[in-house]
Parts: sequence; structure tokens; C-alpha cells
Amino acid sequence: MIFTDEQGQFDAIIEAEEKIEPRDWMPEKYRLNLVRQMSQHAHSEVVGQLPEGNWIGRAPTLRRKAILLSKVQDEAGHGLYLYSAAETLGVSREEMMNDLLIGKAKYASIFNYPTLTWADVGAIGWLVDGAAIVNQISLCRTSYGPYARAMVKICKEESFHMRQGYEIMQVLACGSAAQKAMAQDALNRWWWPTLMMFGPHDSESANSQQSMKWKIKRQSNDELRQKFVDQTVKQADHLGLAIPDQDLKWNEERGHYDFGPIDWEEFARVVKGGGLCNDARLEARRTANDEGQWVKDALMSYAEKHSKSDVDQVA
Ligand code: BYC
Repeated sequence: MIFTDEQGQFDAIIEAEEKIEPRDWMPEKYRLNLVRQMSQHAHSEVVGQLPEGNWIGRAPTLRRKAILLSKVQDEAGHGLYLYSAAETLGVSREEMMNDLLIGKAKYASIFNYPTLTWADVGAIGWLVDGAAIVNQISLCRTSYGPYARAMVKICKEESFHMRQGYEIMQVLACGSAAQKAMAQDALNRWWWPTLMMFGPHDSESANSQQSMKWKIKRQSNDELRQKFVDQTVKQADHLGLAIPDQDLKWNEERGHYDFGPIDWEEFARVVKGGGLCNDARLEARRTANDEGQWVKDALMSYAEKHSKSDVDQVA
């Protein structure tokens, strides 16, 4: 079908479940909403390296260290795919990075919690990557082509991340009483912040309605959170660990688990910068940026020199 107006063409692509590509016309609000979500997503991957990175030097065995090192490197790679995908919307990586470094851009609240024990590395892989997969599988069907394609590759890697976390928890849960207690303590501390990863309830979610219409988001915050709870309860049972929620109960009528209230005041406080590690996380990113500046300068001058000599050769 041929459309004479750009909006009609855009609406038809969305309606037909096809992808909007960088060359296509798109409403300015669609573009800005994507830049917002994708840059936040990229920042989450990059800042998300820090809590686990804290344990690379203290992993209990060489095998654990190699796995963790590779997982943390994967997260950096996810950030890079997502910055590249966001750049196709006409925003530069420098702008996005600058917004993070000056504290303007958001990133997932979960990464402002500390990793106190080795079991926290297991809990992050199992719960945090587990929650990320639920969200990102849904985003594989997002309407913006570059974002959807980045999600497919990221999800493959996330499933390995989740398995390695679950396996850490399994070994601890089957270990000594002290190890099992450490696993339970990690589950107690990471459970509620993980549920917050899916964002506010649908009724409070400022962006959801429009994002769902544009098919940027394919399932709502509450739908995804419920899916995560339903699948994770069985995994916790298998580990012999208890989810720290007295209200958690199978609801036959709904065909889902009911669960207790989330502390949205805590969520708001952490998102606004009042979490235990917000300052340390941003400080670590600023230091990495400053200390890595010489690498970026060297690469840019190499790239400039080569693009000039390519032009000379063509001339
Ligand atoms: N933390 O209108 P809503 C990983 C904000 S990393 C902080 O529902 P939306 C990993 C939200 O931005 C993968 N802020 O928003 C890496 C909005 O504020 P603005 C992380 C949050 O966008 C390393 C306001 O609250 N995954 O897997 O429709 C190691 C109202 O919310 C949060 C992603 O980033 C939060 N949790 O829906 C291990 C997924 N939640 O922007 C693992 C991609 C909400 O209006 N993102 N806010 O100022 C999304 O799917 C969506 O952006 C969300 C929120 C579901 C998170």
C-alpha cells in the first residue's frame, strides 16, 4: 500500500507488525521516547558491570573468576550494542554518556545496591538477569528495528548469565549451613529490588500507554513482573530457599501467584539518587571516563588520519 502522508505510512508499519528503520519517517515523540528508553537501557548495562565487577578479584575459584569476567564483559558489549542502536536515532554517544555522568540520565535502580557476599553474584545472575530476560524477550518484538535486533543477541547472552547465577545459588544452597544461609540472605536482599526493575505499577507508569500504542513496549510493567514472579517461585522451591514475602500465594482463580506490596518509596528514593551506592556508581563511571580519555583521543586521531588518507587516495 502506498501512503501519501508520512504519519499514515508510519501507522501502517506499526499496525502490520513490521519494523520502523532509521531511514523511515517517525513522529518526533516516538524518536525521543526511544532515545530515552534505549539510552537508559544502555546505561543500565554499563553501570550494571560495577556490582559484579566488585567480585572479579575475589571469586572463590579460577573457574568462577573466568565465568564472571566473561559475564561482566558481555554487559559492556550489551551497552555498546544499545548505544550504537540509539545513535541511529540521531543522538550521539557523547551526549548520552554526558547525561549519565552529570546525573541527568537514569539507569536501572537495582545497580545502586551493594554486593556484600559471593552469594550476591549468584543472586544477580539468577534474579537480575532473570528479570532482564523476561523484559528483553518482550522487547525482541519492539517496533524499532535496531533495538529489536540488539535484543535478540542480548537475550542469548543473558540466558547464559542467568544459568551461571542459578548454578552459584544451587552450589551454595546444597552446601554447608553457613553457605545456605548466605544464599538465603542474598535472596532476601535482592528479591524486592528485582521486582522494582519492571518499573512502577501500570496505573503509575507515565510512558507505558503511549509506548504500548507505538509497540515500543509489548507487555506492561505489571504483566512482566507477574511473569517473573510466576517463573521464579518454582526456581526458589527447587533451591530450597524461601522468597521473603509472606503474602506470596498461588491464586487458583487468576492462575498466577499473588505477592505482597512493593515499597515504592524506596524505589523513588533510589531512582532519585538516595540509594546506598548511587554516588559510588557515578563516581566510578566518571573516573573510568576521565582515565580512558587518552584511549578515545588516540582512536579518534587514528580514525581522522585514516579517513583523510582514504579521501586523498580517492582524489
Ligand atoms: N530503575 O513510565 P515508566 C541488565 C523510571 S541491565 C530506574 O514505566 P518505561 C544487567 C522510568 O525511566 C537491563 N528508573 O517507564 C546488566 C521513568 O522515568 P523517565 C536493564 C526506572 O520506560 C548488568 C519512570 O520511572 N533493562 O540486565 O515505560 C548486570 C516511570 O516509569 C525503573 C532495561 O533497561 C527502574 N527499574 O518502563 C546484570 C530494560 N523503572 O524516563 C544485568 C529496558 C522505571 O520518564 N527498559 N523507571 O524519567 C524498559 O523496558 C523500560 O524502560 C522499563 C520502564 C520497563 C524499565
